[in-house]
Amino acid sequence: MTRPKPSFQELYPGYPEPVFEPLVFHRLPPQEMQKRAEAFYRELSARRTTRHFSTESVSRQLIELAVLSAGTAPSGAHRQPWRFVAVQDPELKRRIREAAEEEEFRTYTARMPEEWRAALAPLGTDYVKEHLTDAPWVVVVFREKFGLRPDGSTYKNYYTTESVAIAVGLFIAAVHHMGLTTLTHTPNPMAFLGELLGRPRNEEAMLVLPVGYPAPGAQVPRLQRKALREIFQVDAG
Ligand code: IYR
Repeated sequence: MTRPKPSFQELYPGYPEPVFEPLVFHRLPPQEMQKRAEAFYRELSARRTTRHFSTESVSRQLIELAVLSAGTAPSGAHRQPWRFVAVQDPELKRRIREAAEEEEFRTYTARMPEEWRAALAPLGTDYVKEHLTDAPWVVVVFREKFGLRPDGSTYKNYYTTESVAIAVGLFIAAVHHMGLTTLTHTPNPMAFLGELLGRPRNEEAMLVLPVGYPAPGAQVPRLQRKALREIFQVDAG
């Protein structure tokens, strides 16, 4: 059964009417749509995750543009529950690397179950994290688990993990599009990042994204992406 649409006041009694404005949308000719869809896919399919970064510098302006692109993501109740902390200070990067490697050493040598080790073997990752000091920028993404008002009171946020993950996807695409590379690094556990970077108690680090140029001779594992038929179904199959 489909129900009749309720009036705003019926569903939100006492709340102010939301303000709407016309959607700005540029319709494209079908040929142009096909061309752009193919070009975008071609560009994204050329993206690879490398762990080998050049120390060559990258302007702050480019990092800011990647963060602005990430910040266009949709989010639960439009709370925009993401914070991007971009670290370029070599001493701070060194401290992050040291703490990450300390945790990662224990993860790789003691905490990791055999099944996890088996899953990582084809990637050959280990607990030495050169990218954290080689890359000119290390962007740490925080998730605002809940909101915090200046008076210390809190409010709920919604779908924060999904929202931040979508923003990070856009960040990765933006970095690739501007001709740089990034890596999704997940030091485990990563509570040390909030402490090192002075973040408030309502934020939790979710991901570390070194950004820069690939090192000369950078390598990537030989991987295959799933075919369309493996990731796509139309209707009930
Ligand atoms: N957090 C570790 C281990 C690691 C886990 C997965 I799942 C990866 O795809 C890659 C690495 C690290 O960042 O090295």
